[in-house]
Amino acid sequence: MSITDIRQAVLTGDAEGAADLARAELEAGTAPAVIMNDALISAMDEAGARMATGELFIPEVLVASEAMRAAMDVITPHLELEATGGRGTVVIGAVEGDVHDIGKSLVALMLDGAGFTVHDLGVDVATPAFVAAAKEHDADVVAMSSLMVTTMPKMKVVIDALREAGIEAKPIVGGAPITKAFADEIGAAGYAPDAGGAVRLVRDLL
Ligand code: B1M
Repeated sequence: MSITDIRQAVLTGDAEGAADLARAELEAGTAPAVIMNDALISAMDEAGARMATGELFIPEVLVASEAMRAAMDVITPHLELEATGGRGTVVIGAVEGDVHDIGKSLVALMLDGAGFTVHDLGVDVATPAFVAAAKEHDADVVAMSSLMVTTMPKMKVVIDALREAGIEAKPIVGGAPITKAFADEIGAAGYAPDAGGAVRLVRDLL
């Protein structure tokens, strides 16, 4: 039993094995953040690299994602969430055209754990849905996730639509291809590279 075994179980799409191994690793005293970063996120990075070279195909990456989810479900209750005593409402979703769910869900979960009220709109969220949810929930922050260079331009579309609708919620952005420079360029109120950073960002903005 080791981090390497969990990583391998995720990569091969063995959901039950990944969850069992993650549970055993936790019981052995390994910090949940170490399992998350060194086994789960590292496995998805490897899956992405193999996907790019054509060594893994979409169905295989999909089952790997499901195995990651299964292990994540075991780990997340044990993650030491930053108790920021956060107050405020966050609407979050992956922008239109983007179905990558795992990172966005992790951000939502950490924000929730930090005390914010979180409305997770899911993936492939159309711009009007962000606007409607921000209005309905009187959101303080609208957090957008994009994992692809083809969907990241949608973030600016959402920011413009929020402004046009007179919504004052602060738009923030994140996801693998997003940079601080891009966030500044599109007029976002902030950028976070990871879930912990998103919690700190929201806390600082409110
Ligand atoms: Co996709 N995919 N995928 N994929 N996929 C990537 C993103 C890619 C980099 C793989 C590659 O080619 N190397 C590539 C994008 C290239 C690019 O544009 N840069 C890619 C592609 C091309 C595609 C398809 C087009 C493939 C195809 O069909 N030919 C297709 C598109 C689907 C679509 O969205 N329309 C596709 C499909 C899929 C699957 C469905 C098979 C599956 C998703 C399953 C699911 O989510 N339920 C999938 C996966 C799993 C990946 C990789 C392998 C892993 C993503 C992941 O879950 N990472 C990914 C390669 C990679 O990222 N290394 C890849 C783990 C997760 C914890 O990290 O999501 O980065 P991440 O989230 C982090 C931070 O980014 C940040 O915090 C999170 C936690 O630390 N963060 C935020 C994220 N959102 C935030 C929001 C914030 C703040 C921080 O708000 C403020």
